[in-house]
Amino acid sequence: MADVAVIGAQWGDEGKGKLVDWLSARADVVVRFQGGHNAGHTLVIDGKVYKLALLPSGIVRPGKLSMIGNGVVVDPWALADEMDRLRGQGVAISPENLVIAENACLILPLHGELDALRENAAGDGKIGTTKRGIGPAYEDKVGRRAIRLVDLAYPDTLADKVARLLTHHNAIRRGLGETEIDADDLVAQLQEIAPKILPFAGPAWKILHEQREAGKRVLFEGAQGILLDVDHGTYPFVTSSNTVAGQAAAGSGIGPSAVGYVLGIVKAYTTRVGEGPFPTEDTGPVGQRLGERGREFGTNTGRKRRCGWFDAALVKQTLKLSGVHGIALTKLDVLDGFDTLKVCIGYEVDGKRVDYLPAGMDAQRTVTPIYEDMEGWHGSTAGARSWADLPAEAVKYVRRIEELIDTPVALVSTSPEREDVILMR
Ligand code: 2SA
Ligand code: MG
Repeated sequence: MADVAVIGAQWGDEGKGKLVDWLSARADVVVRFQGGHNAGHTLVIDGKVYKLALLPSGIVRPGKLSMIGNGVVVDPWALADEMDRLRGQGVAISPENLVIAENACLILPLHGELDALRENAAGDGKIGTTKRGIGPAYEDKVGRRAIRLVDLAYPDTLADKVARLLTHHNAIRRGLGETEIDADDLVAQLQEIAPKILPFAGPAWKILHEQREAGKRVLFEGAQGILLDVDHGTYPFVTSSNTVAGQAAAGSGIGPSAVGYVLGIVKAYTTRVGEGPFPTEDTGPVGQRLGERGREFGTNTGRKRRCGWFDAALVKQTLKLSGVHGIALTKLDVLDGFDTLKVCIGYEVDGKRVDYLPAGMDAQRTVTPIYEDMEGWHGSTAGARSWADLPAEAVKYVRRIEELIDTPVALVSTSPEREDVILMR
């Protein structure tokens, strides 16, 4: 089996956690390669619910190596809390089963504060971030002033690095009328948390290569979704990392050919949390029903998700952006009981018909979706485990989606339970 990357193909919350968990049963190593604790994966195993934000999904399974790659931004305090919480649920976490790339950049308290300050000041122009400091931390990374995990191992030079970082941040804070950060305080905080995470630090890229050479199977676990990609998403209403499959390589220190199969996770309708364009959003009864039936609330922040019909034009586009080989279609059961289903097959922009979402924010806001109607079904698809368990109209819906997105449906997920999956091929 080729090494697989699992990528959300919409705006996140497609149900990646279940699929990653399902696939991690077949993998030896599970790697996160972008984002931070803005991700939220819910795993349901034997009725027990595990909520993960930063840790790879492999962590809940004994005998798997979990890796946090260099492309991830790591909040040491959030990570320590998450580890404590999972240990409390009986999950074993040690340097034996968790490695964090020593060259990963850290999220500091000042990043979360800046994220929140900006969002609170932005009024209607806000992005709707998770306020976890993700954006400001990536800014410091590309600005070449970030504190990296490995820096905690060198206490003698840490103060200089912190001073350099604070030259930048305190200038911003003065401008915003905020109190300045005290360098000694920040160094002391870092030194206090260091023993909790430094034991996990290592040359993740090297360990990953060794694992692959030893024939171990690797699962690359994406967070968020392709439409939140900083280059290809609905900019500026995006997250600050690349979420496309190509990042699996750069964010873990491996060549692009290492990813043999890209599995796109696609929800049978569309949701988005936070601000920004969403062509098929339905603010009426349809959206409300999808939200209620699909329990569309954020794993981490508890925020209510915006909902709407499936957008095949958009998904076709995101699958191409990530070279997706096949998709997992999730939450089909949420569509049970609708008389008619609508699927977006393209847009009208300035009187012209287009089959993709243009890059400009102005166009993205004003596109009018063009819908195709499909017959709904009244039987239940919840918990179905074979093609034959599905009502005929549900089969038609899946097949039509497959046609419209020009990508095979590899499997259909019909409930949060791990075993409720229909394998298509
Ligand atoms: P940020 O915090 O800078 O990454 O926010 C920028 C945009 O990215 C969106 N974003 C997300 N959208 C969906 N799910 C996310 N993760 C959690 C989850 C969310 C939660 O998986 O459940 O718990 O509410 C996630 N992370 C970032 C965000 O809404 C902004 O639009
Ligand atoms: Mg999520």
